Amino acid sequence: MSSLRRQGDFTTLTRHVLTQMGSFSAEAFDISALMSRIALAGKMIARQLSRAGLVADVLGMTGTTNVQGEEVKKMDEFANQAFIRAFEQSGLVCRLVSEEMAKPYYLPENCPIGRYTLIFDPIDGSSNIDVNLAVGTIFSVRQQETVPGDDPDRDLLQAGHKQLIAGYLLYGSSTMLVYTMGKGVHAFTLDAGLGEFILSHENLTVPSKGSIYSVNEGNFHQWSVGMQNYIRHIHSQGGYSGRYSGALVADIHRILFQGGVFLYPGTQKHPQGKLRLLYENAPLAYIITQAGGKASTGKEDVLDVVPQSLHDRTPLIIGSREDVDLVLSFLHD
Ligand code: AHM
Ligand code: MG
Repeated sequence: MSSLRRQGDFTTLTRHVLTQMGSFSAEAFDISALMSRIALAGKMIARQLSRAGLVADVLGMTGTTNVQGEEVKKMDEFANQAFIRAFEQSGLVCRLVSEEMAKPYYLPENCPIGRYTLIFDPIDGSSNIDVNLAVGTIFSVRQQETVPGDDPDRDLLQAGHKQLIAGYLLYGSSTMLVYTMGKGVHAFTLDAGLGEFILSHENLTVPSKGSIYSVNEGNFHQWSVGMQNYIRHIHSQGGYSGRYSGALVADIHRILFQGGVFLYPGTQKHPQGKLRLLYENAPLAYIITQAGGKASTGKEDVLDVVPQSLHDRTPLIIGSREDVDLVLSFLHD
């Protein structure tokens, strides 16, 4: 379980990142600056969300569709722009990849020195915005690499093990930022008065088993027999509670703290499910794996999957180790 911080023990995000990096090298300062830009975009988004219903351009649609063919909400667009603005002229990130942009977005002024790529889902669970429920942002940082061939973005098509940092922001009853850089999972809570993310939970671990299952059961008849049998098993066992908010970040945050399993299986129509690998499944898999949990597509570890394209999808089974293994035992039967 987590260790809750003492009151008055103010470790800021930037200080924590520098401590995690274990040095005061140029790289450590770059990573710390990069995280502080992510936090800045998160604060811009949190502030805008808190004014929903009071100012224009928070609720509703833009009237356009994104690369996934989904209708773009005004907040999807705002949040995407918030990240672009946060990284312009930063010298940190040369390229941004987002759910809302078909192709990588280059910030040419940063490219001579910017060694990193930011991959993100600006607003996860955006259908929750219009009804004032929790939403999130998911992010992942990778080193920019040069790979042979004509396509300069081919280095992005590598497994989730290549992530340097992964995390999410949760805009709930408070705003939280949770991240890992391969040395445990740490959570920060936004102190709105200070305008700073302050360390609230260090070295989070997922319970090895939980009693929450989180899945859209409306799709039950489109799942494989194995998946249906797992859910029948859960129903017949008793002792489980279903919790599904419509925002992946919120549902996985609950599981990180309390244990259990989140599922977005493939369906007959969409065998790869709904969720995207690079900016949803892989970052969350890195977080949950670092916290001692497990993330699988049903066939392989999520972090082992090599995407064929930027917006690839995979099924997702993620959470407490024993719960994920139980699901897999039904799928493999
Ligand atoms: P989004 O990033 O376009 O909001 O889509 C991802 C969201 C997840 O947060 C959530 O778990 C899922 O879509 C809900 O989908 P469904 O309505 O099919 O259950
Ligand atoms: Mg999403």
